[in-house]
Amino acid sequence: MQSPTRKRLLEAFTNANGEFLSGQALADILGCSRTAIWKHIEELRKEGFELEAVRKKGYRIVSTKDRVTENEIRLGLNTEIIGNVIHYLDSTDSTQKIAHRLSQDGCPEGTVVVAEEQTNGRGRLTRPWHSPKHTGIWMSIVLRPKLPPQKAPQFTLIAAIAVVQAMIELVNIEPEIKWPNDILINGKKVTGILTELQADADKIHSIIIGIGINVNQSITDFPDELHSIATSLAIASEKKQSRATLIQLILAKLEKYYLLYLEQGFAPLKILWESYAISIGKEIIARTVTGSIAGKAIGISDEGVLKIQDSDGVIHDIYSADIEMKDKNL
Ligand code: BT5
Repeated sequence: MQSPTRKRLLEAFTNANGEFLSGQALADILGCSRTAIWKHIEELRKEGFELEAVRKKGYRIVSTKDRVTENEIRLGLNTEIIGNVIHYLDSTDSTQKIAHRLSQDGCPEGTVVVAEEQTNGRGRLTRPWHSPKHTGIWMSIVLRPKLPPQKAPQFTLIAAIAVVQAMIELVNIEPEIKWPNDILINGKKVTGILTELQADADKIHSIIIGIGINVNQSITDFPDELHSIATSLAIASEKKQSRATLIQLILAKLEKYYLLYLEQGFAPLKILWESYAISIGKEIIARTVTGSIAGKAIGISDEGVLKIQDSDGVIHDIYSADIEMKDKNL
């Protein structure tokens, strides 16, 4: 975590939107000396920020490296809650694990943990999540809604909406959501979401939303077993993308929809989610830990539970499963 002065310096550059800020203006905003400002500017340069300094005009940030450091995420971040605290790690076993620990220690709502690499990234049922260095977004977000635990699955769906909309804004490609936690481009997985809980029987203490996004991998960066099922934004858009910008977009959209949810409940989000979902209205097979159910996916409930109607007309509620589309060409 960084000093409050550094945080406010980056906020000032964010608000300046690429315009110059004089040393004196910065000193006034931050309430410190121009020498202190100069020291912070030098620190940012060492970190890889390219800062232009022009006499009588001041400073402006020209570009940054493709890293997802706290400073890089902070520059351009327009949120009030989510990302207020950012923990950046060059390498870690799993950002989920770190976020769980921080949450237990009472970290504030909106805390974000982000890593350049995960050595033991995980999906649902402790399946491995491939998270190579400097190529993707591996992050976990801590929220503390005052809700009963059965509402938690909705947060996977809200996070999926935020990711899809951020991708549309960044690369103008519309991905699709496969219930509950996959985001696909051209039928291949570009993102997985893992929502976990710290809760009592009747009350959530925290929801930890883990988001893994393949951003700049080329196909050879994936291990053999993922070649036919995974893709990245760079593969789909034929261009490397800024991971920090994508994180900023996701955090802003997640905050917007989280606040909407707290105000109006899940109903408006359900409609939005269904507009991006591929499986609804299709014949599917849902593989759960207790067995498989085949039928037509008829929608999701207000709780975010998938409803499948089998050939006898019986409707099944599916809380967690891997979904297979019966027609693989869909
Ligand atoms: C998921 O699980 O899709 C949830 C993935 C969540 C990862 C994030 S990264 C930040 C945070 N920290 C963590 O440790 N985890 C979260 P699931 O639906 O169970 O899918 C797992 C399956 O996806 C694996 O069994 C593989 O088949 C496949 N897979 C693994 N790595 C992949 C990748 N990078 N891209 C696409 N598919 C992958």
